[in-house]
Amino acid sequence: MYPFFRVGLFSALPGSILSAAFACSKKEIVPTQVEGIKVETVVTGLVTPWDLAWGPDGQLWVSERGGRISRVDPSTGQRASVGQVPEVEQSGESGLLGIAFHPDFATQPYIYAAHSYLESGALRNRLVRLRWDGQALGAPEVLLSNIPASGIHDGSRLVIGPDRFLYMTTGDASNGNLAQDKSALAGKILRLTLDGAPAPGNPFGSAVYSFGHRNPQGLVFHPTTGALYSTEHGPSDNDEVNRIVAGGNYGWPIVHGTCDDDIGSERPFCKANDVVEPLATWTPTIAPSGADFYLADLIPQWKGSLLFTSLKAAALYRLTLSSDGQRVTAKETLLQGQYGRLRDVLVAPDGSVYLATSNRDGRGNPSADDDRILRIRPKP
Ligand SMILES: [Ca+2]
Ligand SMILES: [Ca+2]
Ligand SMILES: [Ca+2]
Repeated sequence: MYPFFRVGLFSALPGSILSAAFACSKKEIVPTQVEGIKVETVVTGLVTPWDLAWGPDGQLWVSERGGRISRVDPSTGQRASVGQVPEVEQSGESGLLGIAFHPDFATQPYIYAAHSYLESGALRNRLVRLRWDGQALGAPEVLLSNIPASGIHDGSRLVIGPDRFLYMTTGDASNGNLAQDKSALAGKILRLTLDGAPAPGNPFGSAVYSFGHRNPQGLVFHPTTGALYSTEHGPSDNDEVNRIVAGGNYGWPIVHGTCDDDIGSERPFCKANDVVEPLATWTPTIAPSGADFYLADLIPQWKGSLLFTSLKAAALYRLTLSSDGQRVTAKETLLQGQYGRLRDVLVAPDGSVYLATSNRDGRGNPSADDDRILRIRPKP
């Protein structure tokens, strides 16, 4: 979603290093036909991939919850491990979660990563960055630590904004009250400098950008308007898609979904706290996760859509937004039940769409090939 630039770093590598790095897991790419689009399996044998990120090197990078980061050659599906983030504590839904590239990767070759760890025996989350030397990732530098964590509700999606700040979602760490506590880092969307400090101009003079979130696992800027959108897991009702504004209170745990009093009295709190309502809700819940905008021409019928994956509903959702980006005007559910739980979606620069399954996360029914990275292209 950002201007795609190739750096000389990778093409300058000797061929022998590249072929050694890519010698593992040569897989045949097997297409299947569905709904006017073709879905291919690009990578198999992953264990709970969490974040797909398109690298400035033209490679597909993927984090797995156990701590491994890999590069995948999208033309062959060959995967090379480039690092294991140390001190990753994987417990329940926690572990190595979001990754993002420094916006000046050619001169500042850092990858950011959010992961769970143990501090004095207690589970916490932190943000680190690791330097890429062209072959492997170096030791992590801790940028922000001691974020409340739990076996559930750990947020941790990372994106770089058009303002060159790093945005990070955090879950409520199974303590809903933290989401309304502006002094806590849980249940928030944080806005940080590229060194992990609170971004200047933040609404409360802290790292907090918005609050009242339960477990946002998707975060994406619209590539042309610059508006920020998130997906958020509700409890047993009201999963949400939100448009994120600075200082916004998104209601959790008092308000579920819209201010419609569906779970009891919500309206007085909404009025007193200027709660920002979601653009769309899902009851029963679908467990929404990674999100991306589709602005490419390759699949014309998707142009302008907000795509996001769901775990529980095992589908890819496609939303059409109004021209002002404030409303959802159409919803489409794709690939439902065909590939199991889906954790992340990524639109590649060529307009193909990559998906990561999450069938080995303890809640799925994995096939022998799971977990997989899939690629969607138009049916020829
Ligand atoms: Ca991603
Ligand atoms: Ca909300
Ligand atoms: Ca409600």
